[in-house]
Amino acid sequence: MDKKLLTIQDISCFGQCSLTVALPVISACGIETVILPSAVLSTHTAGFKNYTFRDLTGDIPAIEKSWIENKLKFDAFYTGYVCENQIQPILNLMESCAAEGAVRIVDPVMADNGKLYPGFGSDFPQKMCRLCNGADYILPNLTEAAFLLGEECKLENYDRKYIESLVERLHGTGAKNVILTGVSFDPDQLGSAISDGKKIEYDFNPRQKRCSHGTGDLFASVFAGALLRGKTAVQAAAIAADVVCLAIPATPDEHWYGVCFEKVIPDLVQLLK
Ligand code: PXL
Repeated sequence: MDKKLLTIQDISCFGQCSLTVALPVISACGIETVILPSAVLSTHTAGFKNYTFRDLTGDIPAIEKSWIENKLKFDAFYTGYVCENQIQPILNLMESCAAEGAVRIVDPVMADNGKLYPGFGSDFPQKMCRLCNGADYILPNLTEAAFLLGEECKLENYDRKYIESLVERLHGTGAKNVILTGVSFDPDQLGSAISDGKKIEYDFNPRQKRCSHGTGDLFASVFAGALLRGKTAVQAAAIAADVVCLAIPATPDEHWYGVCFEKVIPDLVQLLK
């Protein structure tokens, strides 16, 4: 039977992030993608003003009940941007709707560039730790990694020892595999550290000329799709980084709010062959 993945994250109606990236990208990987919107926003929260925000936490128990009654089970769960009070309902759902051996992929979306996203309280990282506990894969960026560990983040002037200590301590959250993104030991290279708890491997690409919103969601979505297509974590992270590195230059400068991932879907399909 073909695999089904359930992804839980917000719908930012405009802005090319979260579900509007995950659904097309994971589908393009050939994986049936089921969605559970954590919230509906008019736009994402990074750079737009007066965005609307409807928190859908209250809908989760009834959706879970409906899925249980219809005997729906998922082979994988991939969580992204979720709301403050959703951790326990999501943990319940991942328990009750799991097919045998279901994989949990947690992107602890909450912060970047040293700052929590608007709307998250300072205790949110601690709550997010509960989602990481028992996850098969977590994909924090450097800021999220430090916040999960209750530390100030270091975004530059760090060495391998710092990165490897972060990764080791992130396993302490209860995550089996850690994919730490935004790692750089050379100004011209950017990549990730991939650890299964025994060994850390690195994957680097040439640093792109600019940063773009939504690249974390694109990376995590490709990673999830590639993993379900049978790639190893190291292969999936490398494919995800390649797709991001193709999408950034395909995005015009005035398209500041997201990356034009649709232009590189044919490349993604090719990379999965
Ligand atoms: O891309 C991460 C993300 C997801 N969802 C919402 C966001 C952001 C980043 O700002 O605002 C609503």
